[in-house]
Amino acid sequence: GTVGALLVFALLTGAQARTGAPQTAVPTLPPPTIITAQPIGDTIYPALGQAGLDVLNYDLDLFVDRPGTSELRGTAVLTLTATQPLPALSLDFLGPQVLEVLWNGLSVPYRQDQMAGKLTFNPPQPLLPGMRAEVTVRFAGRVGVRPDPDLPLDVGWQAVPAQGERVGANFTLSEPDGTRTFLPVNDHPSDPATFTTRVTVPAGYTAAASGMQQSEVAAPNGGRTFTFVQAEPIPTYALAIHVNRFERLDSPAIPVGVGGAAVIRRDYFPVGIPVETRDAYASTNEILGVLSDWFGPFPFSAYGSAIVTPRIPALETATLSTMPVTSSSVCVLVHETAHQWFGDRLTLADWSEVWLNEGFATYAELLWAQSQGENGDEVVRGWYARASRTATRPLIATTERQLFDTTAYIRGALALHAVRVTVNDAAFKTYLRGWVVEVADRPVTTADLLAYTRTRLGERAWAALRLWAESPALPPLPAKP
Ligand code: TYR
Repeated sequence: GTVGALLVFALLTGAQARTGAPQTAVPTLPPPTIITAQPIGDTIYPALGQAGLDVLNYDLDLFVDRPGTSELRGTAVLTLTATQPLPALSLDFLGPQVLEVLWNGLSVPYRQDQMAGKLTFNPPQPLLPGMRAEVTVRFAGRVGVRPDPDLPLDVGWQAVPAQGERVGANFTLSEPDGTRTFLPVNDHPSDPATFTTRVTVPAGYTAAASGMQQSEVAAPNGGRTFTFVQAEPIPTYALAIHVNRFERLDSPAIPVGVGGAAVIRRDYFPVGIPVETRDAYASTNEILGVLSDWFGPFPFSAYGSAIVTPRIPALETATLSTMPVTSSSVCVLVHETAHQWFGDRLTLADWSEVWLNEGFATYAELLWAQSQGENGDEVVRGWYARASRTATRPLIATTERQLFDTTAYIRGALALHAVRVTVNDAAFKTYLRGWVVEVADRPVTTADLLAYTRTRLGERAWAALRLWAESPALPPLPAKP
């Protein structure tokens, strides 16, 4: 309240020194060493991220000494800039214990607050817009656990203990905010960044990560260090890191990249999984062909999947979808591949807008079905029946539980279909391709999509999308007039 605010004001300004009390009675107060930073202000996760902070690149040097456990040590070097003056830096971090923080190579005091999930420190001078700085964080120990799980799974660094013939393994499953369980990050999709990921693993293990593999070199005791470069910015949750006994399968590159560039193709299969698991992944090139026709060039220089053994949902980790053995179907692979455009390349401005990822990725399942000669109207009727059986809501989510519900996926896809039926398919394709290009360099909102729809396709398409986005009830089944 007011009293507290006044007291803080007094402390910060040293106001007691001027109250007329005898000088000797005034305690000398140390200046506040940590000035707090403001979070980004996400509507679902108000504490995540730092407003005004722009991480350009994460350079990671990770050591997984005992795969299958939650032990992790390493160094993260963040290249930062700011969009407003920042006297304090506050990174999201629940992870291993911090050993040292360096600001442009010089050690600075820091505070690691596990409860708040923040690593906070003051640079010697405020970080100003236009300036660049390098922060080095050294850490070692056990990864953190995301508090307050309202999601059905524990997101973050996954440890899969050894079982029977299978060795212990680790991988990331971080959507929406699990990357902070093991790395100091600005953990919000509105601040995508590039990554260089070096992972050192013991003898017999392979590491895989988002981006192109740059090198594989020998490490002590028969181990190996793998280096990956993710040269295009991605949101923090989309960073894949896997450690397992893998067989890597290379396939011919496919010329669906920007300007017809070849997209490198590689998939990682854990040793010992059923051979049928591989069947779905044989369709990857065809999926890339069909989706790049609708969405435009594939946005990254490599693509494939890393297969994992736990029963978890599949996740669209950039350049390397994380695919459980139990979800190794073409339909799921189509969905995750579509997310490479919608989620990984185009990123969200706020978690409440997640239907802009899930609705587009679900819609891709229809585009794929049609490319395989299936009846698209049947797919749409099936979606509509499903949406009618479930509680509905406007597309923008208001709670964490809504993030990955039927509305985000199915009603989101139906909203795009409602747009499609107002125009012909050639116009709809130009519209989808244009959305990827036009908004590529800033995080997306429903308001952006509405404005874009109106400009590109006109009033009827805009009104249809608006109804599907905003109506409290489920609008009628979209159909060609
Ligand atoms: N985005 C995933 C999909 O629909 C679903 C998912 C969400 C997976 C959160 C994992 C997770 O942590 O493909």
